[in-house]
Amino acid sequence: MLFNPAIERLPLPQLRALQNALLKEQVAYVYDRVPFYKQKFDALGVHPTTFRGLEDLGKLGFTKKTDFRDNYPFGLFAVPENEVARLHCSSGTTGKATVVGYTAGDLDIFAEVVARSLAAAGCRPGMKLQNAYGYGLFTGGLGIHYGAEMLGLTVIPVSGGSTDRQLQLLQDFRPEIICATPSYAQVLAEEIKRRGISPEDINLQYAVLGAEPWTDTIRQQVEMGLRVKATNIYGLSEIMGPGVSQEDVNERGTGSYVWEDHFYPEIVDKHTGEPVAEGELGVLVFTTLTKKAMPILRYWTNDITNLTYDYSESRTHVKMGPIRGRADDMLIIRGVNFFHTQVEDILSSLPQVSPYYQVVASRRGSMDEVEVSVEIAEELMRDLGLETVTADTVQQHDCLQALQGSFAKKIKDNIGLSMKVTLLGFGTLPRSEGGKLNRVRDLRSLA
Ligand code: ADP
Ligand code: K
Repeated sequence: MLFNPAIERLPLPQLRALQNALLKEQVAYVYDRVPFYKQKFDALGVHPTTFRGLEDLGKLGFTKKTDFRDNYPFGLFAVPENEVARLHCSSGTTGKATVVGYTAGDLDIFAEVVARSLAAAGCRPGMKLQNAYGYGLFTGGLGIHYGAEMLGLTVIPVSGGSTDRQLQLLQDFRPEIICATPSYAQVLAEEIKRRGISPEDINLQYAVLGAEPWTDTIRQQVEMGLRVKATNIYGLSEIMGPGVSQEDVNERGTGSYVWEDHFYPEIVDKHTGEPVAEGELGVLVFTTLTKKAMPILRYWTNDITNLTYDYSESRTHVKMGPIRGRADDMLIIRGVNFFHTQVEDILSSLPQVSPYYQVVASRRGSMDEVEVSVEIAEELMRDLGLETVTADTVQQHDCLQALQGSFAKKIKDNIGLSMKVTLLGFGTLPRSEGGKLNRVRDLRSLA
């Protein structure tokens, strides 16, 4: 289902014309109202009267996370404070939180893009949605909430965590949809199995997962464990919140539609800031085309992905691939760059391990080392009669040694790096407590 077919299928030439007109307006709007942008544009020789639209987008420079901090709290706002209907903060995964503001009109657009996203995810008016995204300053909870209401869903605003209550409500209220971080959806899937809750007691059909990078490894676990079709929702506070892009439930694995009439995406080279060829990986950059309280031009998200068009599919808007990771959490080991999502990707080809893992980079002498810890699958633990797993356990079982070796080989073949693989007992690695889960530790700066 398309929530707004006229826009979601707008022919590309018309979409471009719309974006072009909106961009020119947005440039003039910020030039008049936000000193930060006026100074920046003056320095860059950009003026609204001569700015030609999309073809001149590259002349605007970038807005970075530090610009939010330097203008904390309200320096980037384009409206008087009494016109701001809501404030949010980014969850502060990296460094100090940033403040974002919305007019009432901005909130309507926020709700509409989330409504479009949920419709693309398979949700239909009349269904119930259990919202396990965190409520509060984080944009996730309320962002999903109002979009779900706009689509005509019944919202169950549980927020993140409280796994007992989540499971109780899944059984009592029988929602068709769950929204959560992928790492928390893993926990719900695992707990349903562990507690022996029968699939018939749960009525879920769709899971809408986002706020952190995830791969098909997690999709498989969640789809099987919760008996759902799981799609990706992407967003960030600086641009809006969740609902900047969304995967269509019938096109899973082919990328997430970016709602381009509001958020104009670019992919640029991490070092030069120059646009890359279509389909190439680089840093995702967004320009808000319609935001009034806090318009942001060319925001350097630090997220690494690519953009592709597939002209035969259901919508005209561009698709972004899964986020491989953030530019600043890419590990550079002995000259090789990699993201933890590449390790996660490999796990789905090894049924003898669980989808839980951790990557630790450290330095011994002048050598960088990476250790990947992964849990042995519950079934294999049971088959081998194991309660716990130590290095000795692995030595005593040929099959575990072979598993360790084949995992290390897959890593070497796919990523091009030798890593130390450690097998752990099922259930020993940290699980999400309701929000995002950090799977990488870089100890090298401490050495
Ligand atoms: P913070 O930057 O503090 O985490 P936000 O809550 O605004 O604050 O999070 C936005 C970031 O979350 C994005 O820039 C991206 O790194 C990550 N993110 C959000 N949705 C997804 C997703 N579907 N896949 C991968 N990463 C995501
Ligand atoms: K997030």
